[in-house]
Amino acid sequence: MDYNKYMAEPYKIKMVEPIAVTTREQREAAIRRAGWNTFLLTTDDVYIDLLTDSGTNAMSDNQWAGLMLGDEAYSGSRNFRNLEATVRELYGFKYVVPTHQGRGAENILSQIMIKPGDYVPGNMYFTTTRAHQELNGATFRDIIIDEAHDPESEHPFKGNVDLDKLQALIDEVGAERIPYICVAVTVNLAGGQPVSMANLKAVYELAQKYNIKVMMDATRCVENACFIKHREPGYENKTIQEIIREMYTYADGCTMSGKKDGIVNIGGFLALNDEELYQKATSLVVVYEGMPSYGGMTGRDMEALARGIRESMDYNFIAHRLAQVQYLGDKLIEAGIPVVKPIGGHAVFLDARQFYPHIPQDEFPAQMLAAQLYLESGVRSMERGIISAGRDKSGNHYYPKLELVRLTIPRRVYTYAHLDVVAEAVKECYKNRNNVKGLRFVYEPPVLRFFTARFEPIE
Ligand code: PLI
Repeated sequence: MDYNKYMAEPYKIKMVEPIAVTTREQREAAIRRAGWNTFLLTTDDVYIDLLTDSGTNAMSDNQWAGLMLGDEAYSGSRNFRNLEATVRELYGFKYVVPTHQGRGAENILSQIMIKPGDYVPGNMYFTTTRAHQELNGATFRDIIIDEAHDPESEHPFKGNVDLDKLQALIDEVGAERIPYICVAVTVNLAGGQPVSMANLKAVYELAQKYNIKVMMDATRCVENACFIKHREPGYENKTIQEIIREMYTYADGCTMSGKKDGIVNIGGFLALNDEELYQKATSLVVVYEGMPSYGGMTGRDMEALARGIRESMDYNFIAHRLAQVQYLGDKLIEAGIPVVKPIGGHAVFLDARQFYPHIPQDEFPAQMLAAQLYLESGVRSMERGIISAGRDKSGNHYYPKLELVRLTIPRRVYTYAHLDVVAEAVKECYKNRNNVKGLRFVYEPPVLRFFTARFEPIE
């Protein structure tokens, strides 16, 4: 059945949703209304929406059927029991605390584990994850390998933790000030890059030596498992489920945004092995999310998530997803467009520094590139650079090495033909790159500024 270089869709289309086809004039008005921030565009302005793969997935008929079995009891919903049993069986953790989405789990984990003055090492930051760590008084330390900060490096596991950096932090601040190590699988802001099984094992062994817990960010764990199957010797004949189970033997718990590899539109959870931590988490979930048997989700949401997690273990599902992302990446590489290499799991990342070398980082080249791509084609993407990185405690911008625009592919939503349009639009922007100038803030919110900031072009 393997006729194509890029695997064809392992599903057929049963329902369609029309999308907006706009003129350049309409898009010019729309981007001005949105303050040059693609987050502030509305669906009616957007043709192909590659803002995010979060909550934008197409559910299967089996998941939609599950919605009809929603048990909306305030307590003790049978859909929660199904979700809990599914996570126990497929991920292998003992306890499951449902939350409305990933950051709900991050909030609870950060509150139960962090004391002011602590350090939380992680393989590159993620916006909401670090925000919760800092709100609870911790300092984040990046312990990812150096290759992750180099868009040209072809390292097959660019998400790996640098064990020397981890050891150096332990030596510097002491293990008692490190409540846990946060290991993301895959690493979103590095370009959707995976962590190898050997590295996960080594991190866990080092952590255990010092009695430090390892908490994984499981958000895109199925992509990570598929990369391990494709790239790590010894795993080529293992199933995705076997790989996932082994990955989680190297963790004490995880936070999960079901909106990504759970293939749903809303939902998440915190999973733990330690009973005492679980008790603490349940006492907080009732404050922030809801009863420990729904945590901000409806019964039907939990049913869809349980079914989505099971579907995500299907090799055809995940292999096709990675093939779609690779297809778009290969088209851009062939055209000489600067992108992060190797192509990651959920998105193709344009390197805005190389795209617009004449725009300084504090005039927001990636933010401008996302706006230009929208103006060109109606394709919506997302800045993942200096705006996403925010400011440090003294109010200075963080200056991340990576200044990127993310073309994020939702699961089971677009076809290869849509991706052809995206590739052509990026090529057109590249042709016109020399005429483009930067942006400045007209409104900057204090936390997670990228979501709602507004800009104007520098003339
Ligand atoms: O959006 P949430 O609250 O369900 O999940 C937060 C979150 C945690 N970890 C990682 C690696 C994420 O990518 C993530 C959310 N990501 C979004 C919204 C994205 O567009 O990438």
